[in-house]
Amino acid sequence: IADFKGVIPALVTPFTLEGALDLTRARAITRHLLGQGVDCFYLTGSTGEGFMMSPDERKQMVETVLDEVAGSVPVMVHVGAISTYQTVDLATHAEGAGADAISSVPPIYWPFTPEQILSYYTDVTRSTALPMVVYKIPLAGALGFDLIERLAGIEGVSGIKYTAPTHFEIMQIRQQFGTGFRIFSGADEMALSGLAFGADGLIGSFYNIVPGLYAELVAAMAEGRLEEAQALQAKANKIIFFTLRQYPMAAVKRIMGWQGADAGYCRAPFENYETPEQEAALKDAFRALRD
Ligand code: NAY
Repeated sequence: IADFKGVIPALVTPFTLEGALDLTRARAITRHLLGQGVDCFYLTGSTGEGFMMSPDERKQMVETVLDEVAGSVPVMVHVGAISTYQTVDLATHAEGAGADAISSVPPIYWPFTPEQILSYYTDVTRSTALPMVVYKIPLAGALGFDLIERLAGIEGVSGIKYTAPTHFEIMQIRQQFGTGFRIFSGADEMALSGLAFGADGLIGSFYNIVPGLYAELVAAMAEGRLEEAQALQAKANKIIFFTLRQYPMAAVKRIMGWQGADAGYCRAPFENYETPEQEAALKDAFRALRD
């Protein structure tokens, strides 16, 4: 798990405008980001629209990216699904396909008890030899500190992807579980804060479009250049908050297209940038980022 560090794009999954999985574009965006020097990849999570896809499509996306990466950087696969059975199937597939780590949100939709969540992570983690990164995100329900502590005690659970605004917990996790337990900050608009509280790396949507800016931010934080880091975070936040008022994943895909790696469209009911007016407004906001 120690190989996972730095700036890790939660890779978008390209679909055609009609909604079909587009593996040709998936290969192209993977090559593009490798060319940008990203440190690792995170697949089929929230940004990767994992819950929009069938298990078979998720497997195809994972196989395609792993084939394109060909061992050059570590790859973590989000395998979360609603039942232990389905998640174990995705986890064992990820291991067989050559992934380096797995990650999962807790089971969603029903209000599962802490014991059920614990048994989910125990069974999924035991099903492979890969390190498991627990994923805390309010979208998938509450995951309190007590439960995180119990999950961290499962053999093979090696870290947490922390995508909630309560960053004081990052420090608590670091203090309580030591440096061997990896922490990935998942809110791109608070990357600086995540790192300041002790995160080892960043996983998120916007590292698909500005990985270089965030690599500078990581370096500035590591070297104690706080003002520089603040300026970089403020710059990134302009485009993040502009897109959050609209369709963030679709915006990331459009912008990647302008950068030379057409990432296609999002699956409905997510919207896409389809009119020239919408696209022009996004272009203006993105241009402002370079000023
Ligand atoms: C993933 O794909 O699983 C993630 O990386 C999640 C992190 C993203 N959060 C959500 C809710 O999708 O990158 C963030 C997020 O898009 C960004 O911080 C803007 O809010």
